[in-house]
Amino acid sequence: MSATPIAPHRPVWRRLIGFNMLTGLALGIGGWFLGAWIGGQMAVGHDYLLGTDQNDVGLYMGYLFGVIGWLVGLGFANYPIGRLLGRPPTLRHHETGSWTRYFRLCTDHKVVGIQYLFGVGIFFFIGGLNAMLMRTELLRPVEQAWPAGQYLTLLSLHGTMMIMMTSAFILGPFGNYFVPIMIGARRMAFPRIEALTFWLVPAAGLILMSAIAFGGIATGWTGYAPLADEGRAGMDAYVMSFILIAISLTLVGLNLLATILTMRAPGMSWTRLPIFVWSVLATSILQVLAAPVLVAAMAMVLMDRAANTSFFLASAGGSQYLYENLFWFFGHPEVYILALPGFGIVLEMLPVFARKPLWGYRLAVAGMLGVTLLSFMVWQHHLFVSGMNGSLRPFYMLTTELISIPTGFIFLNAIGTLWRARIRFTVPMLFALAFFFNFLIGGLSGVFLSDVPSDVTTHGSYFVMAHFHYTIVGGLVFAFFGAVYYWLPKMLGITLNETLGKIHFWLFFVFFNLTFFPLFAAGFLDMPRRVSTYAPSLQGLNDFVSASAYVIGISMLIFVANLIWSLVFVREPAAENPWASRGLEWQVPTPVPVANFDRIPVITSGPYEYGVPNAPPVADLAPSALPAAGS
Ligand code: HEM
Ligand SMILES: [Cu+2]
Repeated sequence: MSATPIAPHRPVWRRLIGFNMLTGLALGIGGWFLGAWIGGQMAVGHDYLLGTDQNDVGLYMGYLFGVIGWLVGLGFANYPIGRLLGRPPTLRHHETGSWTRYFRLCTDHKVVGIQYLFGVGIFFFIGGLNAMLMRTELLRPVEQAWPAGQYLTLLSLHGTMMIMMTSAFILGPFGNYFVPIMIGARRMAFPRIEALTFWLVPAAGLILMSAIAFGGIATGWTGYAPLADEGRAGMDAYVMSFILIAISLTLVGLNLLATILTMRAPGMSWTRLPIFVWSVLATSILQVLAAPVLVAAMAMVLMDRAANTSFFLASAGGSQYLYENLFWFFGHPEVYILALPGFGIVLEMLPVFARKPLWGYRLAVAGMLGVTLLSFMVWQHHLFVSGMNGSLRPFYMLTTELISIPTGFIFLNAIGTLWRARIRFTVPMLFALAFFFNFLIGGLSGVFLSDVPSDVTTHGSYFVMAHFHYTIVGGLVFAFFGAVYYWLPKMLGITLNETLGKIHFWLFFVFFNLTFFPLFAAGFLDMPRRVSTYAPSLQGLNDFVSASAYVIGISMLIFVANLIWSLVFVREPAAENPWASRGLEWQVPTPVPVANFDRIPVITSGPYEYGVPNAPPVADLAPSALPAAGS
């Protein structure tokens, strides 16, 4: 990488001073105490706060001021203040090539992509550690390491952290890094907003973890009323972190939509758009429409807890059913926010390693847009047993089962593309193939849950637990690692060790299935979710599951070891196009220059014409007619 510091003689301590992560952390902590104090003063004289174990107003004010301090310390206030002082407008932040740009506000979409990769990755591992702790508790059918309340906190932290981080898993690192390059642009539409979306994520992660200090979270990741209102002050951390993540998701969606709609290079018609970019487009629509609903729902919970309102409190005239509807109006599109980018990634990789054109490109686009539309019409399938009007059940059952049709398109694309292909079984391809195996099981078990009679008996059991881990871990997380092995050579300029990659894959794939498949059985045998005790007869099954889960943990450590080994010690430079891909992102040099392209390329053909005789190159990278433009 060409990250040469501009002033190598400056001592390291000098470079630590300025607008960066450390300053952000310092101002964030300072802001927290200031806000908590102000909130404490505001609450004086309000009797309703006396009954709670913590002053919720103080906590919310603390978090609010803390986030403001964090952003100011990172440098987000500099530009607005400069504008107020009359400085001329600029599109992007002034940037240096120094390595320190990874630790501060940076408006280069490639830097933001790498920030996301490592930032989200760290919190993902914390969430994974929680899972290991839970599986340890579940080794015995009786309470052992943690009392029930602490198990619930562990579970809520795991679930919420994982949902928050996996929402940013693909669009964060790979959307930010590759979408502009893949459509022939030099940047994202709103570079400063792009930086903001990333820096909100660690703030949300840290705030969520602070729940441990304030009595934990008892509600699981769904935060249902009235428990959310009665819960200890840790609930405030849940509310605040979800608000931040939802704001980030909304802005990511807006930014990517604007970029894809307005900044495609000449010749990048809708039918030449890489399928990954289509999936990002569909996901962005979901994020823009669904995430604000979560902000609203959480803001109402916040007021119920801190301002004595009763939106969701039946005891005071509100309705917890309203909360459930608002939550799942976000929550169901959310599961497609997780799934769609996975579809995009695997379909992007299949033609490269099958050396054949993507079969049914238009069908794939139709499938993704169909999923996008339908995913707003199904949310009540989460409420079949929550006292909904019984005559609504068939409607939601039907719409949910309809979704399997556009989802099926994606499987058809895969089968058509792989048909009679000579497949190269590289590490990313193995992950892509595993995606289809796992997602098929996840999807088929979903049909049982959308079917009212079978949902009534399996709801709240480990069957549900197994189902959504099959879709999210088996689908999204496998697609994520496929993307990591596929794109890291371009992003970091290094090659990952292939043998370690294959060991990671096989351990993860085999033991993922050994962990979660038996849990379908546990569900049928009535093992309830969210409880740390279970029938003694299920101990053998649970011990087997826990042992398998530990091997998943080990496979992740092997991945981390591979990353550190390849990145820090071996540093074998990657070829510019190691997979012989036609993708535009592989036609630019490694490391990718700051401006991506010398000149805006002219796209001359589709990205998947593998093995097509006389297929023209995908783009003219040095069109003489077009002068260099843009910034
Ligand atoms: C691969 C390793 C993983 C293991 C071993 C694991 C294990 C578990 C366990 C034991 C529970 C608690 C079940 C209960 O008591 O009800 C759970 C819940 C959950 N997990 Fe995972 N998990 C893993 C990865 C993930 C990932 C990657 C996600 C991504 C979104 C995820 C999302 C969730 C959610 C949303 C819950 C439900 C929390 C709730 O009930 O509110 N898990 N997981
Ligand atoms: Cu749903």
